[in-house]
Amino acid sequence: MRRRAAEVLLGNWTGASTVPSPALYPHQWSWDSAFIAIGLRHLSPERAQRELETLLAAQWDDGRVPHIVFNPAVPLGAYFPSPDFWRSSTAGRAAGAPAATETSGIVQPPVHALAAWLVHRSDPDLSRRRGFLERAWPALVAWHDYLRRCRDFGGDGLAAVLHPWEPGMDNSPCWDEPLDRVEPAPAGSFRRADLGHGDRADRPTDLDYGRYVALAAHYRDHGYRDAGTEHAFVVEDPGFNALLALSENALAAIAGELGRDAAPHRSRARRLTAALVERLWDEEAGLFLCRDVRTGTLVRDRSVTGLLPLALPSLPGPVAQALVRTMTGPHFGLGTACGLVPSCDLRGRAFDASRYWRGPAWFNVNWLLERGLRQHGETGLADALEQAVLASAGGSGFAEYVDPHTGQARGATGFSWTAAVVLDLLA
Ligand code: 2M8
Repeated sequence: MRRRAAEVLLGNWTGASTVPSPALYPHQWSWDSAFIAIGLRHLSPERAQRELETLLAAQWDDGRVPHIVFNPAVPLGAYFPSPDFWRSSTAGRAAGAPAATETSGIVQPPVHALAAWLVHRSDPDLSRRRGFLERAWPALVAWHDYLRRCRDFGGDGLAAVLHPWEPGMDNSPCWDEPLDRVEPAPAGSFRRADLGHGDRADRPTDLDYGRYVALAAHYRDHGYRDAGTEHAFVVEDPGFNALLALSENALAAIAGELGRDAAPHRSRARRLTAALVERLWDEEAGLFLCRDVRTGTLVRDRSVTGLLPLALPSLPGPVAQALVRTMTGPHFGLGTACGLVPSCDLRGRAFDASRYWRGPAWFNVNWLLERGLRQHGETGLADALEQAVLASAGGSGFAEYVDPHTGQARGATGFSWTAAVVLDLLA
């Protein structure tokens, strides 16, 4: 299993970073690279450092880490939206987009400080010799500062996302309501490249894509400015914010290693955790919900994003216990209906066992939940989830995602973060 996972991950390496999947996603993706580095550190700590360094080298002057760093050697038609859609080096100039590297203009969940800390720990001598953390530090701090400074649209200390691609769970049912007010781009105005590599039934719909395109084009046409322009989609996502809190804790650990002040980062992690509980916890649903900032209301759909705060060590005990009950109860079925936690409510109005983030189980989120379970003393459940992740990843050819009932592969196979989390669990 280790050998097969290593083959996948090393096969997807392009010389300076790793593609999520050579055909479907032939560039570098932000949160993929963080999970990839966490796995790659067990094969080559130096490559794992370079994976993160390549991503951070494309950071914008305003601190944002773009969700895609484009490989100029890949033909434009291989992935949509391509660099000629995002036009970062021109449209993003005011926000400080790099001049020589093309990127997207939106972001993804901030898992990078956590990844940097774990990569460091896999070979501290090498890391110190290469000055890895010392060099990554300003970029990681600026990244978190960007989210705090520019994305607190709700004014409550949580970072908001401006596009369904930003939380990484593209077509989650939680976005249906806030997306309703977005006028989709006309069907003929763009050409999807994903359908050439994936089954239509496993992917978002054309209507979803029309809205993704309209939102991204609006952001681009306003210079990727956060303030001073109207955003149709503004959502506080619990998973995104839990990962930010987790990464603030990692920054505190990195500060300790570098002889810097860890206290501000610890207190930010505490404040984020408190804001999550205060603003997004829903006692009745038994998990965290997303908030539509434009209307101020909580979105009632249950998604795995609402379980991710379990990864936070300082989550209040009763909240952690309720999350475990929800995860193992009828809505997510862990250990009964499902071996892995599905991406959304098995009983929800929108559940679809095949369609992307509307039901299938994903390996990166299950890796986070396994850590969360272990952290909160649920060793038996964590062990079982770990075994299920390994069996399902191996049995599906390291699939991008799987049917949560049958474990059947969906989306691409030979998927990088699936191989990466396997390597980490086997270590
Ligand atoms: C998926 O998203 C991209 C857009 O960013 C796409 O569908 O084209 C998501 O699963 C996202 O979470 C992931 O980072 C990306 C690459 O694996 O693919």
